[in-house]
Amino acid sequence: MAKMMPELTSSSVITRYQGGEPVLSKKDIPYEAECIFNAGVAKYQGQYVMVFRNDYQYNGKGAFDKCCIGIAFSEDGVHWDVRKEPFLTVEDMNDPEITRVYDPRLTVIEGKLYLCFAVDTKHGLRGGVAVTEDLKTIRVLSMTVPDNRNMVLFPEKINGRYVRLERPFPVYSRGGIDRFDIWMSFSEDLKYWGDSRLLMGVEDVPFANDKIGPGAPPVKTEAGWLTLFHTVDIDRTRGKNGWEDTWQKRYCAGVMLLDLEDPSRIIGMSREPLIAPETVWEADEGFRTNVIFPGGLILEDDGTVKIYYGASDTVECMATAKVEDLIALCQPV
Ligand code: BMA
Repeated sequence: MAKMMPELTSSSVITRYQGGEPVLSKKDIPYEAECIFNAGVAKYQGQYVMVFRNDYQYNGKGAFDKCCIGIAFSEDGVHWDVRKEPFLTVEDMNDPEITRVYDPRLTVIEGKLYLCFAVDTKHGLRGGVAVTEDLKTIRVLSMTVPDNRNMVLFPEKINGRYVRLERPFPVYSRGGIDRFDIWMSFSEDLKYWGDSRLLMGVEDVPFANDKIGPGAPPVKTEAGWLTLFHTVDIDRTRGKNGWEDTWQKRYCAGVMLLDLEDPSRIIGMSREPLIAPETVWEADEGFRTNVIFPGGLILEDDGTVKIYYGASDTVECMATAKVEDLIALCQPV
C-alpha cells in the first residue's frame, strides 16, 4: 500500500499568471478542440513557439477518440497566435501502427528545433524524437521501444554526446503497479540512444508515492542544469476528481538541479512541490483535476523564468519565478 500524502501546497517562489488563468485553452483554437494542455515551449528564430496537445471527441469511457499536436507563436510568451492547422497529426505519421501523438516537448539544439513526443501504437507506447527547421516539415529521427515517454532533450551536447531524460514503464519488474522512475540515455547522433541509466527513483521524492517523469527540458545555469519533473501520488480515499469517471491521482511539479559536466549526478532537488494543484483550473474544473504537468521552462535574460504547465488535462497555464529562487530550492539529496 502506498504511503498517503498530506495536503500539498505550491512553493511561495512561484507566481501564477493572472492568478492561474490559462494562457491557452480551447476557445483559442481555430479547429476542432476540447482539451488543450501539456505543452512544450521554446524560444526559436526570435519568437516563442508552443506545441500543445489537443484531445477532442470524448468517447464517454475515460478517453478521447482524437488527439493531435497544435502549434502557436508569441512575441512575449504570454499571448499566443495559434496556426490555423495542427502541427502534427496521426495521419502525418503515415504509419498504420500509430494511434496517437501527444505530450510534445521542445528543445533548441545547434539552431534546430527538436520535438520529443509520445506515440501510442497498437503494440506499445513509444517516445519519438523529431526535428524541424522551418516549423512546418518534421523529420522523425528515432523512436524508442515500448514503453517509454516523457522524453526531454538537453539543449547542447555534454562531453560530445546528446543527452535525454525519459520515463520507461517497467511494469513487470516493478511489481505490476505504477512504480516508474526517471532515466537518461545518451546519443552521438540523436538517432541511436544508449548507455542508459537511472537518474531518480520515485522513492527519492518525498511528495510522490506512485511515479515520476521528466517535465520541462533542462535549462543551463551557472549552478547546474535546472529541470522540472512531474510527480504522482494516489490516495484511494480522496475520491474521484474531474469529469472523467475514475480519476484519483494527483500530479505536482518538482524541480531539480543536475551537474553541468555529469548530468547523471543530481546536485539537489526540492523536498516539496514547486507547483501543487490549488486554483480552480488546477483542482476544481476539468477532465482530470489535480493535475499539474510541466512541459516548458524558459530562462529570460533578466533571470526570471517562465514555467508552462498543463492543468487538469484541460488547459495550459503559466507561472513565473526567479531562477535563483528555483536553484535555492534544490537542496542536496
Ligand atoms: C499521464 C499522461 C499525461 C497526462 C497525465 C494525467 O499518464 O497521459 O499526458 O497529463 O497522465 O492524466
